[in-house]
Amino acid sequence: MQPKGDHRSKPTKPTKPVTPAKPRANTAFGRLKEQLQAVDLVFEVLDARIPRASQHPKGEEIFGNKPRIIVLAKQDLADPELLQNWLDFLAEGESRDSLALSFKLHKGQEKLISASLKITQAKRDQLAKKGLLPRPMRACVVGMPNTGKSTLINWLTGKNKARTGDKPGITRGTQWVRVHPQLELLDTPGILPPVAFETETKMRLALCNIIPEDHYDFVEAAEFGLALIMSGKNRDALKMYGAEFGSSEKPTLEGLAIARSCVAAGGVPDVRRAAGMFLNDFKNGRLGQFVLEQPG
Ligand SMILES: Nc1nc2c(ncn2[C@@H]2O[C@H](COP(=O)(O)OP(=O)(O)O)[C@@H](O)[C@H]2O)c(=O)[nH]1
Ligand SMILES: [Mg+2]
Repeated sequence: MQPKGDHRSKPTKPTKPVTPAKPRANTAFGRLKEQLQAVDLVFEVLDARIPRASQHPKGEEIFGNKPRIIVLAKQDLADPELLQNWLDFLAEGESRDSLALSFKLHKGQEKLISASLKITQAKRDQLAKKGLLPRPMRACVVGMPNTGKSTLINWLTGKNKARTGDKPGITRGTQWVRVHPQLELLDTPGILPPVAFETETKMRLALCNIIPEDHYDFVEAAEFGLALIMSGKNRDALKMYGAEFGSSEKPTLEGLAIARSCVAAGGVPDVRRAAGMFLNDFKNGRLGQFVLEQPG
């Protein structure tokens, strides 16, 4: 393409560097920090089936001693007994509480609100002592992708106000939503990247849909899931694929493919398709309620 005119002979005036009205952090962690600075408490959302794998290993550093309620989301998909062990383990000290919730239910909001008021009691007393006018405490929701952050925001605000999708940080149009005279919620969640140092952690994250499907091998994840079920107390869950497969001592994906008539070209069992089916059933809770890790 021919340039219009001769730019070399007509040096343009140096333009003033444009300074934004308010400098914004441009890394995910930078934005998260901004968000945390703006709030009095945090709802840290974990997947109730994998409270360890879905907790960011740098959590302590990220949240510091900011009052925090650890929300074990998707309670309906988790084994109640094993979940209780986690709740006891996670609630620690004055500034940390834990709560298991299912956002499929249209109740429980008052539990989260009263836990929020309780955990910010010291802060509210402090403000009152300084003679400051009482103001609502401000909360934000933080967690890994797909843990249920947006669903929590919608569930708590009672409107379809929260954006779904994964736009992190304090973005234009971010709003505080009042959920109680003394509590406001930021309508945009903070997103923590999934971290999987070990294969097992990665497989757990895969089984609970925290990492995207193109980031792991279906067959490997399904085999891991089958083995987990066989080592747990809920082996009977596999009976939904037929009595014979369900009572096998060493169930394999090949066996599952045969049981469910997943056949590939040439009449061979379609192991990949069987793996995909199993993973779907697991993720959607059709295989029952699980907690895949022990606290401690
Ligand atoms: N069964 C069940 N599914 C949930 C619950 N909360 C969220 N989900 C589902 O989990 C998926 C991810 O939720 P979303 O709020 O988009 O996660 P985010 O990425 O953290 O914002 C969606 O398919 C939700 O419907 C819950 O309490 N129970
Ligand atoms: Mg979301």
